[in-house]
Amino acid sequence: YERQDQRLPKQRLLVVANRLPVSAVRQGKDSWQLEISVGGLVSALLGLKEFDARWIGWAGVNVPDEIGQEALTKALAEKKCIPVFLDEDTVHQYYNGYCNNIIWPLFHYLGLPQEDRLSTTRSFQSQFDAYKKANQMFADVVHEHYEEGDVVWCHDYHLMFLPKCLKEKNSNIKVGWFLHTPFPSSEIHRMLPSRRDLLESVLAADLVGFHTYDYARHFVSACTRILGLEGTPEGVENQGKLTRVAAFPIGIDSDRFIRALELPQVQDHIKELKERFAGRKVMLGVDRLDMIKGIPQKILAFEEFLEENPEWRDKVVLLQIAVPTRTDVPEYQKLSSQVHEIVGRINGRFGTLTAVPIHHLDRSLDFHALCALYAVTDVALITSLRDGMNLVSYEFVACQASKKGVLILSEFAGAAQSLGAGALLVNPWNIAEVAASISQALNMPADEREKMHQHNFMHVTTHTSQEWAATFVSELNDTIIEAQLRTRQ
Ligand code: ADQ
Repeated sequence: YERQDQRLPKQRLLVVANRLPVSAVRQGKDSWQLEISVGGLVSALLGLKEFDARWIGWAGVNVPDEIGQEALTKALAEKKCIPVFLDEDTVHQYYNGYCNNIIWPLFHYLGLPQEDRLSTTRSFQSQFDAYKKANQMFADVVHEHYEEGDVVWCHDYHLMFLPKCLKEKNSNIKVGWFLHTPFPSSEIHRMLPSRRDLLESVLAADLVGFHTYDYARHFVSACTRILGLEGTPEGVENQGKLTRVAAFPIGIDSDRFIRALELPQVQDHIKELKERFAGRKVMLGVDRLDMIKGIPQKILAFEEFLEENPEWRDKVVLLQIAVPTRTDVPEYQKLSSQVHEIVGRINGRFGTLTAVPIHHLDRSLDFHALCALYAVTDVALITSLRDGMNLVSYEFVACQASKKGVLILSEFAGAAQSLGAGALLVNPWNIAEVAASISQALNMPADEREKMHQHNFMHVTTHTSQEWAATFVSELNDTIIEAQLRTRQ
């Protein structure tokens, strides 16, 4: 097979995502400092060693002047990154507006904004126009850098219009699109005023991927019900063209976590944490501060657990690490105050002069601190109201080889489909059920914990991010070869 022949040049891959995997900080008129931001997607694609990959995306900063743009483009080129420059108004309408205020809540079953129905409905159109404009700007940059034979892999709900923009100009481009969030039931998707445009555009891709089979099924039924197209076991048929639709569950770079636990600084950190929380069981939540993560529900369930189990009050601590995101959006500010208020109330109620039951941190932790925290945890508590996959559950499992702690996991996270058999699954809306699961987890016998951990550990170390990315790209290549064979027949 071509790509396995080391003498041939590697196949070029253009990865297009809203954000580049680096953050850029301006140092002067024509100088920039770049820092690689490691996340699920970045580490997944770092594993794609058999491809010659380049990233295309927004650098997260407004660069209105040409000198700044030129300098940033040059600096990014060294990291194989290509910037898309978006002006402030486009970012506001496309990113804060259409992406984060409309698609994100809707795809997580939180509905559409409706404080002021009329102005919201009017702003849908201008935000959608900005969304299309931004997607066209991404497409222009892709076209500028495209070479025949390249594979283009578009990521996430920010870029649902991109497959169409790409194919309109060049129908030979090989395009894949992957969604990192859930794809909701067609009954939810049909609320979107731009429901048809988005589906039609995604269908221009050759391969469309989701984390779970359910999301793929929802997408196919949205295409059949809203567009009247035919769904097949392979995907969706549209005027003789088949768009292949399938599930590609993401994973993590598990070796990176396992290796980190051996480092002296991580070992030191583990020791400190063990001393700090000696005599208490550690429960852990790690989330971006987002309504989809169900943080208030989680803390209320912990309160109910303490209420009903007074014997545990001085024997357990909940560490909730919540990185603030989208801090300029009012709903996120409201959520932050709500969480602080509940934590304050519970600590006031159950705390003593020397200890509080909840430690809540409003910030991100560095990688080594995070690994140490995962390693000392007895029970991880993940209560997302909806979550495409949830990589925190995978990271926890990867760091638990010695402790074999318990994972309490929302049934509404994609991860419930892969780690469900090794976790206590809960409905995060059912506070009493979550409280009872906390009790069950803390009292679970060691052999049962070991069995559940082994199941999860096996999954997390075999279904890695590298395998995910390689499978998607190889399926995209196969899809195109099959389509060519079909047209030749
Ligand atoms: P996210 O919603 O960001 O991702 P998740 O999959 O849990 O959710 O990934 C979060 C990442 O950020 C993890 O690697 C985690 O370690 C890190 N992180 C979170 N809080 C942190 C903190 N306080 N300090 C340090 N690091 C922190 C979206 C979708 C998910 C989907 C992923 C990948 O919403 O459902 O799993 O993309 O497809």
